[in-house]
Amino acid sequence: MRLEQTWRWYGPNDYVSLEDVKQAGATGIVTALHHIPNGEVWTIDEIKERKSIIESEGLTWSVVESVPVHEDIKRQTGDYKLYIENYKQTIRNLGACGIDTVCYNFMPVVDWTRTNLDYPFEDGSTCLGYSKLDMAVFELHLLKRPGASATYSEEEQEEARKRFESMNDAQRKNIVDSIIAGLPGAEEGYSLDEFQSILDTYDNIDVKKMKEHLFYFLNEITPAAEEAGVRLCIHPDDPPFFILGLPRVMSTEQDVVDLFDAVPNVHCGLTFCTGSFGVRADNDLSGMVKRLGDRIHFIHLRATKRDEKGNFHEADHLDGDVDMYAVMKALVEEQENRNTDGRLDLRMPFRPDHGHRMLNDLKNPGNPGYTAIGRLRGLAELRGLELGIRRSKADHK
Ligand code: DNO
Repeated sequence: MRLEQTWRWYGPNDYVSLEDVKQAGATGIVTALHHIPNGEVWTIDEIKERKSIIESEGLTWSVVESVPVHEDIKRQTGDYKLYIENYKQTIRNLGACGIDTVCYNFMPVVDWTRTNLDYPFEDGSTCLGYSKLDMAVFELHLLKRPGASATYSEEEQEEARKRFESMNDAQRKNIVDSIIAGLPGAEEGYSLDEFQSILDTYDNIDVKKMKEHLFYFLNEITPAAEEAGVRLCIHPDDPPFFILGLPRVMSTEQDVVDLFDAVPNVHCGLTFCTGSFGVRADNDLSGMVKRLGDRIHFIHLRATKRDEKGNFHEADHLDGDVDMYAVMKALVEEQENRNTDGRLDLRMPFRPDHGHRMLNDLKNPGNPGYTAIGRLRGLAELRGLELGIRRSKADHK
């Protein structure tokens, strides 16, 4: 038995091709129909077309990442009931095509967020970084978000002012682009003005209300997922703390427990992302796998390195603050438990999440975080780690 090795592919326009994925040694593809606008139904024809492209290379469509959740559903405004019906239909259509795992997130306005897409790593490669100071520059001086200053100390505000004044236009634009326009997979793109007006639409939604909206949505769609044989798996907030004054509902183990209590059906599960949860020192990652493992349907493996000020960057996969050995061991044991319990969902798909821009990828624009060689290195390291754990367990039996 092995965990299923998968690879995120952005579709036919991705500069990393399906042939490349095969050479990296992954067998499962993680993808989405990014061209379909948020809220619309994914038709069986569209799903089948994408599936056959993947299968013609001898690969399988392992996980959908993501079926995006319309902002109206998160706010319970406008046409949210229609969008929920559409979401159910998409799930039924995916199930009918034999695709059984669907990832999504419930982060308001922005999907994952970084302030620097070219953070210089010590070995000459680059990675993605998040700087609290740059976020302060963005909020206080570029976006000018009302209320932002209340979230920074006097010293931080002063530091941000100095940094803003020392920056040229290109550096300022770079911060804006990194935060609101730079990352793949975030389906919406905004101008600075649009961005503030959409932030404003969350003014009256606090964490409690946002959780109610999430649970309402899941109580609606989980029965449809169960009937269709589809496992839903929410992706945590990335980063796992409050940003931009928005409510965040999936940052800690307690958030997951609240969700699992509110929607006890196993078809409503988790995407366990070590890179997202791992930014918080109070998230005990291997313990989370032990306690929540039976509802983990999809896994993102990546490490981050944080400092005490609230900054972090993406480290090598086996480095940084994540104890990847302990996490992998817990995942292997979860798979053994499923086998003992006679469960059929033994695949436990994981993907090397993000990678550094290194070697030839430094010459390639490509998708930030989704480079060919950086991820290939990550996958190779993770696969070796898994093999070592399995062999040494067998030797010590
Ligand atoms: C970042 C990703 C996120 C994630 C979505 C899930 O690399 O992990 O974009 O896919 O948040 O819906």
